[in-house]
Amino acid sequence: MYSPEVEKALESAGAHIGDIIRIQRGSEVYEGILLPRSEYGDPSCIVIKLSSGYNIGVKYTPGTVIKRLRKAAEVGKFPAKKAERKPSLPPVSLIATGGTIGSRVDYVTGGVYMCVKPEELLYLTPELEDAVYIERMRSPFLVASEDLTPDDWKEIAEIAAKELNTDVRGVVITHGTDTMHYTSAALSFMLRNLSKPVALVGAQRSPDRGSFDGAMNLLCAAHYAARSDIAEVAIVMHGESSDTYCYAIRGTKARKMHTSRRDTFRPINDLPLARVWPDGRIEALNTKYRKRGSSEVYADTAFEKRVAIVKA
Ligand code: DAS
Repeated sequence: MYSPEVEKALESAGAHIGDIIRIQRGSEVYEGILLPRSEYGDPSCIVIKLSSGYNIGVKYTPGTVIKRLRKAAEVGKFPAKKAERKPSLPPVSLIATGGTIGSRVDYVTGGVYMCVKPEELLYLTPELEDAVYIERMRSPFLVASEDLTPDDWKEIAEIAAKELNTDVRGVVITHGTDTMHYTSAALSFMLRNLSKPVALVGAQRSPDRGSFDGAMNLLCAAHYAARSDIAEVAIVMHGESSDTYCYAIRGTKARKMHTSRRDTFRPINDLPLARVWPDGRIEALNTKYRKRGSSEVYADTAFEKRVAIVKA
């Protein structure tokens, strides 16, 4: 909320967040998208996004004139890409749980939102449409992974087991990176009789950045789920900092090593299961792995939360 004077001036101009406005203060004129006040911002400074992309605050003083130029609706909405059925492509299920990979910048307000519709992921990675057919998209919740609890692991495991017992080739789970290795370990134990690949995938950089890694990660995760013969839970993320290939790392052996590097996940005391290329090639790097089969998967979600670690 802005100060009462600013709110009143905006109201009489009919200006709402997201509208394009003009602010005239004496000889100074500023035009841009009206943004909400930032939490610690001066309430008498009106924040606008200039066409250059920069946000500025313009101090509201007596005599400042505000004019609404265009309504937010005319500025445009983030489109959601619908999955088209391509019977020739292998079917996979996608479970969206949140994290940077499922977030998007709203170019109207400049805010970052978790995708409310998993189809929006397709908009971020259009190549996916030519790689696999997304048979179903499920989204039990959309949260940053630091907020996940063991109850969420159970819910993901139950949904994944159901999906794996349909005719899909595998399951892709989009997830925040901070605790992805905990979820991958939990799912590795919870998904019993696993007979198909399960890929956990995220992004270190957000989709509005040129260095967004989520598109290639998602593509490789989809290839792992659809085309590999490895029936294991794996984290599929950049293998090196360039957009070359991803590693599929066994769910119980992965660790996040860095806060921002694109190749943050590394296997610990293990080789990666495979190198997955964005064009669909999969090179097995580890000779020991569980092979694809036909057994019925079930979720064993018994979990004891009352555990203490005693460090000596
Ligand atoms: N906070 C992080 C999380 O959700 C962001 C990310 O890496 O996706 O784990």
